Amino acid sequence: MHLFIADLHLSPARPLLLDLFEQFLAGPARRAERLWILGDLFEYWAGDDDLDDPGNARICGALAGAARNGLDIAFLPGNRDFLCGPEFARAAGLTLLQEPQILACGEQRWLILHGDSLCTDDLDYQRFRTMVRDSAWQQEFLARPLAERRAIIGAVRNRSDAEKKQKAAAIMDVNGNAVEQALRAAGVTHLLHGHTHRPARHAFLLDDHAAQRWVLADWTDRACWLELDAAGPTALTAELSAAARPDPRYV
Ligand SMILES: [Mn+2]
Repeated sequence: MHLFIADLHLSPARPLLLDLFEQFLAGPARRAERLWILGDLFEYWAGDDDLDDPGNARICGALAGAARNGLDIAFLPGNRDFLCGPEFARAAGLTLLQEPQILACGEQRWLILHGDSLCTDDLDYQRFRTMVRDSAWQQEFLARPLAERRAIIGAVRNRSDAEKKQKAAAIMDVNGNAVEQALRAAGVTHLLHGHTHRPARHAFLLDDHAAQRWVLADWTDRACWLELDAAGPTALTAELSAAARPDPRYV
């Protein structure tokens, strides 16, 4: 069984979610032949020199612990953690992949993406994506001091949050033609992705063949994942018991 998660948006600002992720790794994930993390595991990743940040260290430590216990983990970066590099992969004990990936499972071959590449109606975002996925741009950005990178990322996120409130909801979803093109280019009929935070199973026809698109759920206060075996995907969710911790409002 292959297990897929995406869009956890882990950050020190959401400590309960970190607890949930650790419990997920120690629980449901252990049965997987491979755990696939399809991007936006982190709220943001400023560069592999940010591994010492306590939140990042905790997340990477949890992943590395699961890997040491025999879990095979693959990480496909999203639009918030595309700067995750080889040092992150080593610290977390996982394999860094680039999209698109194709996974054969039973009779079916699946196209695996983060999902942002399919949101082609959002022209501003696609321009931004082309820029930041360029290796020369990344080299230049990573050459800046860590504090400056964090500040830039914070400013970009604030602007993007403000813009999202203005954009029509449809613009931020996947484009149907982009989905079909991606499937045809990969020579498959089945697609699995995250990013849009619109968990669903879509069944449709692609060139007269039955096609499916499964969208992973983001994590808010619960763990959400897909288990894929020869029979197809199963979507599961769990509110795992979180350890009690001091309430920060009573400082
Ligand atoms: Mn995303």
